[in-house]
Amino acid sequence: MRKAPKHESTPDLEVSEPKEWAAGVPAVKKALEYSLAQTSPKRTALTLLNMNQVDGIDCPGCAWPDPAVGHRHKNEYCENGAKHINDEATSRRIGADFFREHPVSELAQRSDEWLNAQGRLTEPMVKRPGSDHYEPIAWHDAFGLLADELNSLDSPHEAAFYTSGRVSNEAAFLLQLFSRAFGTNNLPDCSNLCHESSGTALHETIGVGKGTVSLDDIHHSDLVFVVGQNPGTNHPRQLSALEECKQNGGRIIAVNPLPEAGLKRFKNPQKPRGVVGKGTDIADKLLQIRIGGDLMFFRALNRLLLEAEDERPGTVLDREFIDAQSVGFEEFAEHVRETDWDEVFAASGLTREEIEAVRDEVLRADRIIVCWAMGLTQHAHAVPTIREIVNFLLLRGNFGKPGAGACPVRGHSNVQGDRTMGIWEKMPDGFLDALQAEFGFDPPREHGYDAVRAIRAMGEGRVKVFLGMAGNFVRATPDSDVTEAGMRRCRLTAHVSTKLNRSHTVCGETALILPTLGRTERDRQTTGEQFVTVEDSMSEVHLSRGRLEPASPFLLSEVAILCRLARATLGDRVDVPWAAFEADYDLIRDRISRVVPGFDDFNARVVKPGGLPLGSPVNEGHFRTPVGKAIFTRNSGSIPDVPPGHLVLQTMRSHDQWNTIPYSSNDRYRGIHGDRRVVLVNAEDLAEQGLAQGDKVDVVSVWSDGERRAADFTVVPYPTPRGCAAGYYPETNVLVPLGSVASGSNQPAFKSVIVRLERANA
Ligand SMILES: Nc1nc2c(c(=O)[nH]1)N[C@H]1C(S)=C(S)[C@@H](COP(=O)(O)OP(=O)(O)OC[C@H]3O[C@@H](n4cnc5c(=O)[nH]c(N)nc54)[C@H](O)[C@@H]3O)O[C@H]1N2
Ligand SMILES: Nc1nc2c(c(=O)[nH]1)N[C@H]1C(S)=C(S)[C@@H](COP(=O)(O)OP(=O)(O)OC[C@H]3O[C@@H](n4cnc5c(=O)[nH]c(N)nc54)[C@H](O)[C@@H]3O)O[C@H]1N2
Ligand code: SF4
Ligand SMILES: [Mo]
Repeated sequence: MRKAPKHESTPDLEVSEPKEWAAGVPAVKKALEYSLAQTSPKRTALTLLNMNQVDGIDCPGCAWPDPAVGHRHKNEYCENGAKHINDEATSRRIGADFFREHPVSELAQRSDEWLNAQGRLTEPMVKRPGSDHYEPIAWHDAFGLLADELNSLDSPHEAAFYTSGRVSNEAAFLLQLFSRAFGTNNLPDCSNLCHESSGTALHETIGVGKGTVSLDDIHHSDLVFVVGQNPGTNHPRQLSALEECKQNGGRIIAVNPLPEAGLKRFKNPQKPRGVVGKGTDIADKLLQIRIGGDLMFFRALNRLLLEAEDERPGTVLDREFIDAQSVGFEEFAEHVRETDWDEVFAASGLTREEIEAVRDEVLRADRIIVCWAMGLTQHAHAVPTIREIVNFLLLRGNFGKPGAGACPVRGHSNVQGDRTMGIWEKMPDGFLDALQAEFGFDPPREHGYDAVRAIRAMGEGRVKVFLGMAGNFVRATPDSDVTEAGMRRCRLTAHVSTKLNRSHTVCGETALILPTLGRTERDRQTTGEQFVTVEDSMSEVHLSRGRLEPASPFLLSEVAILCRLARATLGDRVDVPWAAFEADYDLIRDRISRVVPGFDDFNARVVKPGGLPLGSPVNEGHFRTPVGKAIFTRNSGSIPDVPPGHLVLQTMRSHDQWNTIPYSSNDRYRGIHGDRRVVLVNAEDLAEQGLAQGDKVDVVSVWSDGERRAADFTVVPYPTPRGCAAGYYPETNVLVPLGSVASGSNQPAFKSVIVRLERANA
C-alpha cells in the first residue's frame, strides 16, 4: 500500500491508497466507536435496536427504504446511520452557561465539527440587537418576538421559511400551512439544493417528480446503473439491495469519476461471507467518466441503440411501448442520431469501446433501472441529463414493469415527504385548492423564493425574517460569503434545531435558537405519546416513534413549536385548530388525508406494519403529463468552458460527515486522513502544473462576475479523470457562484465549479 510521506506543512494529513471494498467488520467497529463516544452503551443499544424496525425509529440518516416486513435484520442499519442516530442521541448538552462563556463572534470562528460536537441544545436562546451573546428566553416570549417581527413586515413576502429534509410529514404540513396562512409561498428547502433537477426533469417527461421503482424492483432487475452516486458512504444499505440483485443474476454498471470503494466490492456485515469472506463484487463495469459527461454518454448510448435497431429491426426498441405510451420519438431520434462522437469523447473521457460494451449489456437486459444522486443533479445541464436518461429508459420500455424504472436516490430521510406535504415554493394549484377547501382561507398563488432566490432577496434586503426548520442554511448553500452577508442583513433569523451549527452564529440583528426534540426521543403531548411519519425514497410512508428521554425537559417538538408560533402570529386570522393539532397529531394526519392525494385513511393505514406505499402512477400505466403520455426530449448541454490550466471541481461528501457537519477529518474509503482541506487531482494534471503531493494551494474559482478563493488547501494526487478535481463540501462552498445553477431547476451547480490552483505563498 502506498503511504505518502507526511508533509511538513500538513503534519496531520495522511494519504493511503483508496480502498477496494466497503463495509465489513471495520464499518461495524467505526459505528460503535462513534456511538460510544457520544453516549452510553445502554442508549446506543436502545437507538440501534429500534432503528428501522416496525414501530421503531426511522433512521435519521438517508432516505433508503427498509426491506419488507419479515425480511428485516435485527440490526437493520449501516455504519453511517448508526453514527447519525447517535450524533443526535449524544449525552452532551449545551445551555445558558455555554452561551455565557462563548460570545457569538467567537463561535463564528469555530469549525463545523467543533460546533456540532458540543452536544444537544437544551433551552431557547435569543441574541438581542447589538449583543454578542445568546441569552435564555422563555418559549412564550420567543414566539411573541417572532410573531411581532413577522407581523410588522410590510408584506408577508419579506419572510422566508426554510425546511431541511429531516423534518417529519406532520411538521412539514404545518409549516407550509402556517406560511400560506401568513401569506407567502417563500418555502425554500434543501430539495432546491438536492434533487430539484430530478423533480423538474421527471415531471416534464413522465409526469411525476419522484422515482418509479421499489426495493423489490432493484432485487429483480437485470441491469442497474448507479450513476453519480457514492452508495458505500451515502446510502450504505443500497449495497445490500445491489448485492441481492447480483445474487439473482443481475448486473451493475457504475458511472462515476471516482473509483468509489462501495461501487467495487461490498462485505455485508450481516452475512458470513461479508465478515470472513471476500464479499460481493458490485459493479461489473465502472466507467470513470469526466465530470459533467453523463449527458453525452447517455446520448451516445441512445444513438447506439437506435443503430442496433436499424441493423436488426424489431429486436432492440420496444416499439409497442413507444407507440402506445409516448410522444416525441421521431424528433428525439433525429436529434440523437446527430450526436457527434468527438463531442462524446471530449465530454465523457470514455472510449467508443467502453460505450459499446455498455450497449451490449443493455441489449442483454429486459429490465433496467437507473439510480442517480448528486453527481447528476448538481450541474448546469442536470435537467437535460436526467431527461436523456428518461429517453434511455423509454427506448426499451423500462417503465411500468417490474425490475425497471427511474430511481433518483434521495438524501435526507424525509426530504421526499416534505415535498409531498407541500413544502415547495411553487406547489401546483390543485394542492392549493385542496388547502383552501379544507381550511377556508385563500392561499397565495404567486410562486415564492427557492433557496437561491431567497439568498438574493436577503442580500438585497427584500427578505427580513428567516426561519429555518432544521438544517444549516449558510453552510448548505453556495457562495458562502454572499449567503452569510444576506443572513447578517436580516432583521431576525430563527432556527429550530437539535444541534449547534454555523447558521446560529452568522445571524440577523436578532437571532433565536429554538431547540427541538429529535427522532430518537419520546414526544409526549397532552393526549399521550405521539409518533410522526416519513416517506422514503421509494414513496413508502411509515411511522417513527422515539424511545429515549428528551435531551432536556425544556424541548418542544417541531409540531408544538409550529403550532405555538402560528397561534402567536396569526391569532384568529385563520380557522385552524393549532392547539388541538399540538395535542394530538392524529388530527393533523386527518387533515393531510383530505388535502394530499394518496393519503386517504392515513391514520388507520400508517400504523399497519410496512406503512403506506404511495406507489407510482407510472406503474399503474399513467403518465400524468399534459399529453397523458411519456415525453421523449431533445437534450443538449455540457459543463461551462474550462480555460487552459483550469480544472472542473466537484464538491462532495466524505465518508465521515452528515451534510454540512463533519464528524472527523477522515475519509476512510478514499484513503484521506487528518485533513479535509484537500483537493484531489489527477497526478498528470498535477505534474503538468508543477505540483506534487502535499503542496499548499489556494483554490480559485472563475465566473463571469469575478473570482472566489478558498485558501490553504493541500493537493493530493487521486485517480480521477484528467481535468477533474474533487474537494469536500461545505469547505468549498465559498467557491460556488450563486449564479451558477442548473437551467430549468435553479439548483446550484455544486459539482461543476471551474477552478485553478495557485501555489500558496510559502
Ligand atoms: N453518510 C452520509 N450519508 C448521506 C449524506 C451525508 O452527508 N453523509 N447526505 C445525504 C444527502 S442529503 C444526499 S443528497 C445524499 C448524497 O449522496 P451522493 O450523491 O452519493 O453524494 P455526494 O458525496 O455528493 O457524491 C456524489 C457522487 O457523484 C460523483 N460525481 C460527481 N460528479 C459527477 C458527474 O459529473 N458524473 C457522475 N456520473 N458522477 C459524478 C462523485 O464522484 C460522488 O461519488 O446522501 C445522503 N446520505
Ligand atoms: N458544495 C455542496 N453543497 C451542498 C451539497 C453538495 O453536494 N455540495 N449538497 C446539498 C444537499 S444535497 C443538501 S440536502 C443540503 C443539506 O443542507 P441542510 O439540510 O440544510 O443541512 P444539514 O447539514 O443536513 O443540517 C444539519 C442541522 O440540522 C439540524 N437537525 C438535525 N436533526 C434535526 C431534527 O430532527 N430536527 C430539527 N429541527 N433540526 C435537526 C441540526 O441542528 C444540524 O446542525 O446541502 C447542499 N449543499
Ligand atoms: S442506509 Fe441510510 S437509512 Fe439505512 S441505516 Fe444507513 S443511513 Fe440509515
Ligand atoms: Mo441532499
